Order: sequence, then structure tokens, then C-alpha cells
Amino acid sequence: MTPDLFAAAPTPAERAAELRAELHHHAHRYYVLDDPEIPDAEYDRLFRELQALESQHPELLTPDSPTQRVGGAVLDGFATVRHAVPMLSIRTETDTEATGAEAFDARVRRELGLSDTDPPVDYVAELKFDGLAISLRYEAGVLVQAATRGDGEVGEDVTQNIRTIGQVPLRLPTDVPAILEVRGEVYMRRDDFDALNERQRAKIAAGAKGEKTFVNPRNAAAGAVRQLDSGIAAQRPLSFFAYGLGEVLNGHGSEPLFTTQHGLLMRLRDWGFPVAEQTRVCHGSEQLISFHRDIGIQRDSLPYDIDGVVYKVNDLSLQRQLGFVTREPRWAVAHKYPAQEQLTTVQAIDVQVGRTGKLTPVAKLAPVFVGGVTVTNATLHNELEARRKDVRVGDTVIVRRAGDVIPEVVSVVSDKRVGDPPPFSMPTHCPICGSEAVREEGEADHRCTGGLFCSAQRKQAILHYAQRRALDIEGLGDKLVEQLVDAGVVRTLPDLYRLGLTALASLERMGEKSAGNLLQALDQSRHTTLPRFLFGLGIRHVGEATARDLARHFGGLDRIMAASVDELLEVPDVGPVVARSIRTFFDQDHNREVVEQLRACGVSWEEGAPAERAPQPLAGKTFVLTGTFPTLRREQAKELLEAAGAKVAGSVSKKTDYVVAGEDAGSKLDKARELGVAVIDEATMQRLLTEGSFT
Ligand code: 5U1
Repeated sequence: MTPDLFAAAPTPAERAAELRAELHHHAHRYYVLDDPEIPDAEYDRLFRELQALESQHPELLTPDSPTQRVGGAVLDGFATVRHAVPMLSIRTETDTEATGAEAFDARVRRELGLSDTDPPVDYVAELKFDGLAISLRYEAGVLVQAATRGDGEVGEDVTQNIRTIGQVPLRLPTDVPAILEVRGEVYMRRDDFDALNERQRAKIAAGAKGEKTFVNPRNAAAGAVRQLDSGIAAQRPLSFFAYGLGEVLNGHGSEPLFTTQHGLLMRLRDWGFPVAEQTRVCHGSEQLISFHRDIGIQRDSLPYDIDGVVYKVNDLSLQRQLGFVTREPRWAVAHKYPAQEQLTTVQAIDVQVGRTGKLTPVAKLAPVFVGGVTVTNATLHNELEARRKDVRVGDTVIVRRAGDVIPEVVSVVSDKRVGDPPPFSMPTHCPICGSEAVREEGEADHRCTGGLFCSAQRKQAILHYAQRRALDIEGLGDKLVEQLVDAGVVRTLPDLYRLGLTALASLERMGEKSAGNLLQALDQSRHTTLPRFLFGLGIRHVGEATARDLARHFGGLDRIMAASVDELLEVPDVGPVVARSIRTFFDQDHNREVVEQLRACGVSWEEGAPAERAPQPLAGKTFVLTGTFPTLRREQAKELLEAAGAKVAGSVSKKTDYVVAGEDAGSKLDKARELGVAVIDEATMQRLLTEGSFT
């Protein structure tokens, strides 16, 4: 568009309105849609222009101005707010099994007078965010008040703090009702929580007084919302999801704005509120059960904590018909997952030795059922962490177990401490082999200096070599490795291939049949691939991907063993730390000896020529894989794409170039369609792999 050179310059009021509108638009793109249109620097420039205008003309300052997000006001206490429509709570179904969803459906059907032959009831299934419920009040489309739930009737006015949340719109489109209360949850993403705690730890280490780390994202979010100094609240990264309404007056026109809960959520999204994409319409209890199961699987990979899912009757007229019991609607229920945090006591603190000699303090706990399993050990990571949390024997602690993550001690319940047990300190010598334990400068971990002299390191090294992703020796598990090392039968990796039937069969709990199977598995493992072998050696910092890159780049093991640090640095994704670690490993005579002996025992793989710089037809492209493919396993497809230079991501965003969808593709396919990302099948992916683009 050519600028109109003769147009009058805007007045300060016009320019301020223009800037506010532009900043609102870009804040929505950035915070809600995660799809910014302008660089951060440009946003900052517009923001500063508006700030300058408002300070020159204070009369132009409006409560919905984006400049009001930065916080600053310090309150003596919070004013109270009487909710125009009470903020209800939700009934909790504590039965975490599928029967929990069935019980809710049965209750709803009974209350509605439906018989078994009537069709299934439609529900909306949503996520139950682990945060703090908030009511946002908009008058004439402008945010005028934000209040906590409080006792449901009266909450606290936390408007200044809520304004600092980028995802909360300060102003809504013009078609919203004159009075509109939007309800939802303020929460903290896990990555924001980790970064916040990292900053807190740095402040504490620098000697700042009165600073602390936070126990979990929910507490951190609740603390930020109830922070009297809004300048501090503004530094706590909060997010928001909308899921319901409070008071609504003066809708436009005579048509209702929506007749279903799903319609309501979609309308909230249109108005600029973040609504979780996992929201799903479910027909009857079976689909509720599968939603509960699907989200249970995804739970740990969501970027924020949830403690369950919520089911709501979809039809708003049926909701009205069902009504409430005390403060809880009959049309909704929260269906929980097993708690991920529990209280227990520390019976001892042991120190375990890992494959690379790392010493890890581990709290031995009174058994406790958490995250779906009984937990008896929880990692304390290292001495600094154990001291920071000040975990002592006898303490009552909060233990957390999320998914496959190793259980950890979140914090000590300090007022339950009995007496004055001594603080934990790391032993000066390895508890297994007695070698000196050292902590190198700049590192948090202590390490045993015993190397393969240390039987604990040997056991871990053997288990690492035998694992499925390395040499894949079926049957060689912890117990057996322990026996083999403790009995002195296996000292180094090549000893595995020297095991005989008689020696094996004489071990405790090992019959002739199992011994025979193990020998067969060992024999099969002799034929392997270079990446598996390299990974199996357990070189520090060399994971599967690096092992693959090294094999591809050099083609053969001798070339890798002879490569200088500079030559290693030529491998894509290998940096100085990794390169030095590889060089150091192969500089040790005993490591070269192990490799030679393994080869002498018949361990072999195919070698190739060094890569010329393999063609990378898909360099710079990002793919997401979903569903089951006709010929390739997901892992194979990933390997092929990565070999062609593509990046394979776990979730779909605007930055995704292609979603490869197979049978039973899930929510990633829906997301791709929503964002207009190209969806292709396996055959098209194969064409791209060879041709790099469509011809
Ligand atoms: N997603 C969602 N969470 N949540 C919490 N919806 C929802 N609804 C709630 C609550 C307390 O309450 C209404 C059913 C009143």
C-alpha cells in the first residue's frame, strides 16, 4: 500500500488507539496462537512508542492498554470481589479407572430419565488443568476485573496481576456481550516453571535474601497470582486457558450465542481466549473412557500439568435441566488420574554409582503408591540438590513420579522433622570400590575415579552394552550381570563372549535352558551395526544419534578411532565437548584393547566409505509423523528422514512443513488440518526422500 502523503498526521489519541489495536493483534498472534507475524524487536518498538505517548498524554491511558501488562503497582492487600454468578466447584470422580466415566454417564442418564434404549448422551471432554481458577470480567469488551474463586461467592481482586498474563486478552472484539465473565485456569507451563526455578537458584546462589524455589508449577502459579507486587508477578511466566462463563448480559441479537458447551468453547476461542486443543465431543461413556485413556498416555508429554479430565454434558439446555447439588453442577465431573505426588518418609540416603562413575544420592523411602506404581527410591540428583532441598534421614518428604521419569523428592515437609538429623554430605570415596570421589570444577556431579576397576561401573557398562538399543542381548538383565560381575566371571565386555554353558548353568537361578538361550542371544549379537556398537561402548556424550552420525560420516571404526578432535568436529551435531570425549575414550589403551578383543571375539558389522557429504534433499524441512504406516515403522521413517537432512518433531506447529499420516492418525492430523500444514502419506514421503520435492 502506498502511503497517502497528503493525509493529516494522526492526533496523539488516534495514534494511541492505532498502536493499541496493533499491539492487541500481535499479542494474540504471539501468546495465544503461538504464531507471531512480526519480530519481537518490532513489537517492542510499537510498545515503546505507545508507552511514550501515554506518558506525554496521561489522559490517553486506558485500562485495556497493552502497557498495563507490565505491572508495578504494590498493594497492601487484595480487595474482595463478590461474584455476580457464584464460581462453582466440580465434583471429583476419584475412581481413576474407566468405571469412573461409566458412573458419571449412568448418573446423568438416570437424572435425565433416559432408558438403556435411548441414544448416548453427548459430552464435551476437556483437560483439568492443575492451576488456579480465575474469573475475568469484561465490560464493553474491556477487561475490568479479575478475581480468584475464593469461597465461590467472594474472591480476591487480582486484576493487576492477571493483566500481566500475555494470553489474557485485555480487550475483546466488538461482537461480545456488554457484560461478559470468562472463567478458566491460570497455570504455569513446566518449561517456564523450570526456567523460573533456575533463575531463583541463581539468585539464591548469588546471596539474594528472601528468595526461594517453588515446589511445583501450581504453587508457583498460585503464588504469582496472589503476589501483592504486580512487578514481581509480571516476572512469573503465567498462562491461561478458558473453559466457561459467569455472568453474561446483553448478548447481541435474539439468537443465543451458542447452545452447546462445545459451541461456547469455540466462541471463546474466536474471541481470542486460549482454549485447549485436546477438547473433544464424546458420544456416550465409551468415548469418554477412550478420551481419559488417550489423555492419560499424553499426560506427561503435555507442556503443563493436569490432574485429570473434565466431562460436561454438551447440550446447554440439558445442563440447565440437570442443575446443581449444593455448589457442584450435576452436568459435570472431574475424572482424576492417579496422583503424581505423595507424602512418605526417608529411611536412608544411599549413594549409587552409574556407568560413567557418577555418584547419585538416592533417598530410600517407605513404600508409597504414586503415579500408578509403588515407589521405594527417589533420586536426589547430586550433593548440591540434596543440600538445597535439605533432605535428611527420617524426614517426611513429597515424592513425585510423572510417567517414566525417575521418581524425585520435590521437597521436605520441614515442620514434620523430628530432632536434628545431620545434613547429607557426599562421601569422599566411592562406596563400591573405595576409589577417590571427585567433583570437577564447573560440574555438579561427583564421580568415582575407579573407572572399570569399579565393579558398579562395570555392571552399568555391561548393561548399557547389552540393552536393546545397543547390542540387544536378550536375557542379560541386572540380576544376571550382578551375579556375573560379583562372581568375577565377567570383568570386561569381551568376557561376555567367552562364557561357556557350564559356567553359566552353575549360576544361581540359571537353568541349562536359560543358559543356552543367553548364549544364543550373545552369538546373535556378534552381527551388529557400527552405530549400535559405537553406542554400546558407552562413550560419554555419545548417544544413539551421535553414534549414527559418526558411523555415517566416517564409514568405519578405525577412521573414528584415529580421528583428531578437529576431524570429529566436522561431523554434523558434534561439538567440542563430544569430540573431546570421543578422543579421550580412544586415547585410553584399555578402551582400544576392549574394542580389539570384541572384534577378535567375532563382533562385526558392515563398514562403508566415508560419506562424501551425503545428499541432504530434505535439509531445513520439518516433519511430524502420526499413525501407522503401511510398510515402515515410525522409527525407520524417522531415521530415513533424518538421514536426508530433515528434522522430525514431536508436535505440529506452523513451522511444520509436512505431517506424514498413516492409519489411525490422531490429534496431530487434526492440528495439521487446522493450521493448513501439508499432510502426506508414506508413499509421498518416500518420493520426497529420493527427489527432495514434488515434481
Ligand atoms: N476444563 C475445565 N476445568 N474445569 C474446572 N472445566 C472446568 N469446569 C469447572 C472447573 C472447576 O467447573 C465448572 C463445571 C463449574
